[in-house]
Amino acid sequence: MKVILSPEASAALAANQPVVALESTIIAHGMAYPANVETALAVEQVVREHGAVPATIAVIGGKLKAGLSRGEIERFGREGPGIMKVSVRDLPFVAGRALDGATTVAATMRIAAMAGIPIFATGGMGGVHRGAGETFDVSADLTEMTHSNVGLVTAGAKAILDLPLTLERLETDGVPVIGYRTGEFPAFYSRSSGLKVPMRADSAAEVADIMRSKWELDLPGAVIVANPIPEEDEIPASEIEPVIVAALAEAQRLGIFGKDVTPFLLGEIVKATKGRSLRANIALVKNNAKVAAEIAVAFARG
Ligand code: PSU
Ligand code: MN
Repeated sequence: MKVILSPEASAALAANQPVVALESTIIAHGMAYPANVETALAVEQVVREHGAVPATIAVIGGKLKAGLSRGEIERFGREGPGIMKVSVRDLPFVAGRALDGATTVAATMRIAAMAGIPIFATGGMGGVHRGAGETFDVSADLTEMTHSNVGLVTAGAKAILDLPLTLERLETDGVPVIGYRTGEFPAFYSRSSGLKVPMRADSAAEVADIMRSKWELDLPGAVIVANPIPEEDEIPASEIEPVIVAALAEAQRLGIFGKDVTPFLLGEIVKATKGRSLRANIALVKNNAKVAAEIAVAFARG
């Protein structure tokens, strides 16, 4: 199946100009309307300001699309959870039934790779959930990291997860995790997790070189660029941790499971912090878009 590119993304790729892929689950399930639409459009603007073409990815009427129109982004934001959250396992369903789907990191990576877009910015990737030993809840984002050749810029992994186990799993799977101007694995809302990253890069050009080398070595899969939230926007771990613990308890009490867990937890945390976590989330996505555009520019330069 072919990916339908926007004319702008298609022209850029044909001319070896930088393009940055963006996901759509964060629009439909990660934030509420209208902050979701405002953020999605602002993130596209950040990509442009840093010299790359944005391509927000989703499934529309069963077609894989890279480069949504303003109208499509607006509709995904308005319909929100009414649009199906689509990971890789759900792609055959929405494609086969000609439905719309908001793509997760996993599904977006797959479609970006199919379209030949090597850089992708998200907020925070999925990972191994706390209590995964009991629930087996491990995001399909991790499985996809062994398959799709994409550089993923992420603010570490979401603090609702088990970060040490997430790093263990990535080590097992052979996925490079590069600290971007940091020696620590960032914890989404906070810059610091106390966990070391296995490698570090201090410029976009260094990251681009590592990505190129990985694929020249015939090592398929993603390169993770762990980019901490800007200092002025972070919520210290000591402040956010009790909020996360309360949200996890509430999820358990209500019997939330499967793909509903992550959107539920993010929503609970926004309520409990009276919007502070939403502001942090918006700031870190924009910061990731900026770094992704810089990497895309360096990567296209060759
Ligand atoms: N980053 C954000 N907000 C989000 C997500 C990422 O700042 O909502 C989404 C991504 O689409 C990611 C998904 O793939 O959360 C993880 O869901 P799960 O844990 O069900 O795999
Ligand atoms: Mn899950």
